[in-house]
Amino acid sequence: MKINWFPGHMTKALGEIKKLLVNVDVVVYVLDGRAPLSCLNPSLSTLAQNKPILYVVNKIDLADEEKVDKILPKLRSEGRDAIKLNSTMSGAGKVIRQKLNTLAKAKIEKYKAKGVKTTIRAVVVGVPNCGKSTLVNNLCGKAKAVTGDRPGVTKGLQWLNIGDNVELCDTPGTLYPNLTDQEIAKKLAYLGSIKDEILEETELALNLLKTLQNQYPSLLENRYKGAVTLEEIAHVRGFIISGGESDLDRTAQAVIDDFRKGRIGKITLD
Ligand SMILES: Nc1nc2c(ncn2[C@@H]2O[C@H](COP(=O)(O)OP(=O)(O)OP(=O)(O)O)[C@@H](O)[C@H]2O)c(=O)[nH]1
Ligand SMILES: [Mg+2]
Repeated sequence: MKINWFPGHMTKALGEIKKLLVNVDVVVYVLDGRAPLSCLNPSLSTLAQNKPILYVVNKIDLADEEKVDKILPKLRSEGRDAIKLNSTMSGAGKVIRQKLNTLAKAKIEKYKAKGVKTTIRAVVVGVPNCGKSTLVNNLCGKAKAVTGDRPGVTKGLQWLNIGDNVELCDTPGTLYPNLTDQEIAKKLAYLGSIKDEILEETELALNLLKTLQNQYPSLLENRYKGAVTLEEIAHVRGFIISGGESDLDRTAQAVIDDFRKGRIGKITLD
């Protein structure tokens, strides 16, 4: 299985983000806490390279916080800050406002000197399904952007005024045209950033089990009562078809779903 998903709306979105960046003060770059470094998209990183960036390591409630705490300092540098967040928790986005003010300080001070209160404009970017629209809604205090538990929910740019002189632009999730590194591609697939229809779920689940066996063996053992192969898990879960055979397709879907919903545990993949 070669994983590569780059539909037309992503090409369009990257073009629009490029134009938008001319007049944007800060880039809010959302990463999924379960594989944050795999969510760094070279196309976006190139576009945003001259802008202040706030990395938001999201879905922290599903992630291995200890590992994330080691990643955050690596994302920080001059003009770049990084925080961890659970965007589904009401009020969690408040810290973003403070960070945006700090990252846009030069502009704020410049206008202040002229006696004018300026508007900070930020664009929210990231791979599909990492929680961009949920974060934007959190900051709005209202569900203004459509969200959903699948990739490709947001199809176009959406500017929202979140009050206190801050405007945010939600954008469609974007990947890069050539996902050559298939280790990264697989991790994005586990996270739900790649459309499931193009994935071979049994192969993906086998890879996920192998990875979890290496990185989180005890969580895997607890979840499936010691079973580690798809066949064994099918028996533990009772996914048997007539004739006593294991239903491997259903088991593969269940394993991927367990990972995505956090039922195996709090995980951050290397
Ligand atoms: N547990 C948890 N779920 C989250 C968090 N943030 C978002 N979600 C869920 O993740 C799913 C995707 O959220 P969206 O906000 O639609 O993601 P998006 O990045 O806008 O996705 P696209 O528009 O498809 O690129 C939804 O089911 C959200 O409820 C979080 O911090 N923790
Ligand atoms: Mg969205």
